[in-house]
Amino acid sequence: MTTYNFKDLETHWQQYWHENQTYKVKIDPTKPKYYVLDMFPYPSGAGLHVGHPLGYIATDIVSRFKRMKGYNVLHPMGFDSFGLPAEQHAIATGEHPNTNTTQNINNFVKQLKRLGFDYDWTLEIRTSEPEFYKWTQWIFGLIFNAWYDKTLDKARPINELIALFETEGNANVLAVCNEETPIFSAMDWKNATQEEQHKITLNYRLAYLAQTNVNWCPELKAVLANDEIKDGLSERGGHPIEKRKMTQWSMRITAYADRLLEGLNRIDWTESLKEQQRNWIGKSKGATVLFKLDNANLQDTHIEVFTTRVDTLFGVSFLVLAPEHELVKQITTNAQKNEVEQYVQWVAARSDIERMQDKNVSGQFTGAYAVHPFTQTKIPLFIADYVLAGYGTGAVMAVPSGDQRDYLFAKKFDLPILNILDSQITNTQADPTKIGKYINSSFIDGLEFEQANDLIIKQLENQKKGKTKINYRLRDAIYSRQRYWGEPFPIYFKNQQPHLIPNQSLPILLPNIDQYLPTDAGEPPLARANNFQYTEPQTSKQYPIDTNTMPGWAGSSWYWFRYMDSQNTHEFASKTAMNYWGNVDFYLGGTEHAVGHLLYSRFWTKILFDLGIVPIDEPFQKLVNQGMILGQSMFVYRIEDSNTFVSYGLKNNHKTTALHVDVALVNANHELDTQAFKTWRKDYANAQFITENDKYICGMEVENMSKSKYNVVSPDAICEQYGADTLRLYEMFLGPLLDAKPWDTKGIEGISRFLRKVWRLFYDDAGKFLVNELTPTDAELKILHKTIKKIEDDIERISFNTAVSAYMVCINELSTLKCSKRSVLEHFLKILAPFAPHIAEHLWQQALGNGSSIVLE
Ligand code: ANZ
Repeated sequence: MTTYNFKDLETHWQQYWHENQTYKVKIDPTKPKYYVLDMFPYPSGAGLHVGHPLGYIATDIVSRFKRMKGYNVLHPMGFDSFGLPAEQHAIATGEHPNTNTTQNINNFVKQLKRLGFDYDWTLEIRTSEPEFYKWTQWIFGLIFNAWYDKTLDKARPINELIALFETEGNANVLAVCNEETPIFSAMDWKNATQEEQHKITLNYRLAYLAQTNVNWCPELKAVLANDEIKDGLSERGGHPIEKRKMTQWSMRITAYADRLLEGLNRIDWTESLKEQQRNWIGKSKGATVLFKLDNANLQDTHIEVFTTRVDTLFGVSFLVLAPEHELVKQITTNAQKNEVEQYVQWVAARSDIERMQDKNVSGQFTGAYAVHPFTQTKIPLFIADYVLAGYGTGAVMAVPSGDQRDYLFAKKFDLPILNILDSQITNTQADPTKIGKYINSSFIDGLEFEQANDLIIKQLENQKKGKTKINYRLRDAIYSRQRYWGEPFPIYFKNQQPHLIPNQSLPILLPNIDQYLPTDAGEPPLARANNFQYTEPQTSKQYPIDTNTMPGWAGSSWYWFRYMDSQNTHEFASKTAMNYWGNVDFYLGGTEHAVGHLLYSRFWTKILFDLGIVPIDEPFQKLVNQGMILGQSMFVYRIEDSNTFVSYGLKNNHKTTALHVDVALVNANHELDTQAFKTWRKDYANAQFITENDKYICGMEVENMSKSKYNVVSPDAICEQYGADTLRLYEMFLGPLLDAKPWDTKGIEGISRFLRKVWRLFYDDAGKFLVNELTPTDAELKILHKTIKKIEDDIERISFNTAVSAYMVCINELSTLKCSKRSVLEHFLKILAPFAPHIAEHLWQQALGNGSSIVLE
């Protein structure tokens, strides 16, 4: 081949790499390892659009670069193939979700292969395949069989907890457990039946069943996690959400809150991403304060508030409870009963977003009063929906001079606004002599707020009126879903108690069912299966298997370990493989996973680490979020009540509706192919056009790339027209990897010309071979080495767009000098190879006559 025919060339070398197993990954202790990973895709029916490969090209460049620098590289690809769209497709069509999922994966693989990535496809994983989800179930079993020891600050096997119970009961066992866990002695434990003992352990296990308030989406008939909800609506489909109480599997991620925070200091992620995780975990240091009720009949009842500003205790002028607070009924006076009940009802009907976004303060006086712990002042008790039931204690001490919401509330209900520091003096209700007894105001005056906090907390603790409290916003993660297309739980129910199905019976396969909907009784789809039972070997008795399935984040919370040894049938990955590959050195994916996937993965890794299964406790050393590639949506303007379309420049003369038009019908100058438009859709067959200079010009807007906006550009079309190398270089050239940027095909010709220019240093237009053995001049060497340095620096800095410019500058300069010297060009090919592997391989082997792949140079 002496002319640049990218189509044949690319197919040829892809075949060559495949046949020669160029990308085969093997453990090689003589080389340092480098693990490059893309967040694996959900194989959607729409296939890849040009936005997907952006990240994959970037990691491919890093991976090829590191390999050429002497590292042994692992750069795998696979599919996160359980998911809601496949389930919805199954519901709509009655077809098993695996059928559709497999088709979609095949299409993804075909599309990915065309781009010439250096994946070892023998390592491919699919989370919905039994060989894979067997291990997800196995990990669930480990978590179910683990408890958190607060003394050693790690998870331990449940057997070790049982051993403690046998010798000393639970009074001195410092463990993370359910609040209502009773205290028992070793004797009590021994006297308990097996079933009772099992029930006790359920309070401690890191995976446990609990009645939880869940986000129920009636439309999807599914419970959604907080990170599956955007602006109060389901992320997928945008349906409304309501609260419901349900028994669900949960995981005690809260046990790991501090370690999840600490670990962030040891990893190389952007500050903004770390900050998102810190906020999600939401650690607040503060105190709880007890306010006695001013009610002779409720002498021993206290309102417990959580505050991060104990120093403002003397500025408290009222207390506010969440409307759902359990004491509301008890404390409300008869006179206020009706108003309070009405308000509680009104709040219950409001969604969480309404509550959060409402700028108007609302609330209701309960008629009750509490007493200030130091001043003994009577403080009115309110309920209001700005106080959330699920945070802290569900009650706040309101300090209008310190907190904006309290201030607005005080204004609305005409409540006193006390100066925080000298409130003792300005508050006429307070008796200064009494305050002096408890706390000398001069102690607080002029103290830093931390010192004031400590001082007051000490006083509160001495008087048993409060204590230090660390509060987290993080909640235990709800782990069950009422769906079909997910991992079944390796759990069966015996006397209503969950029991683990032993490992030798795994995987528990998804049973076949006739319809993919929940049952009419509202049970999950798996309840439709016939004989979904586990036979206990000891007794040969049958018990029902859990009909829930695991959430979308189950498989993705450990999948990167599986790539290390994905064919292993007796372990989830061998110790040798895990010790060698360690953690992911470079992880790339979208920002949407900041607190979902990335937090759960860190959580599971820490459990597995504690249990001695994996050698690392932070999975992703360096993490980079690529920006989104946006689509350029094209619009035509239909004159209202007509089938006439007016060109963009003239549209303001008419009343028009803007309609999306398929970007494939519009050229780079935004001109519409009107003939194609008429055949695009039946209702446009008789379309009339009002044109400008005989042309119909479309309007353009930048939007997310999506099928519904007809702005999807498929990488296949670009490969067909320009080749994969051009697409790869072009996607990198579009702009900084981390920035969002619109797809615009205008510049792609320039990239294509650049590759032809590279070619012309090897062959002239007549196909004559130009490469010579002459010694390069200083000028030529300078150009070459300047470029080598720049490309290396740019790849290390993830600055791929500037690297592409550097190639262009280099080739322009070499072309001007008519430099076709082997000793220059062979180095240039090596630095080009990570970005444009096909042309580099071709010129390296076919033109320069090297006998082995440039990939391994
Ligand atoms: C008195 C005070 C004075 C407060 C002041 C703030 C400023 P973070 O940092 O998010 O933990 N709070 C406590 N529980 C609440 C609940 N269930 N719903 C709504 N608000 C609640 O915030 C803790 C602060 O948020 C607490 O400190 C409490 O108000 C409020 F100048 O107490 B503060």
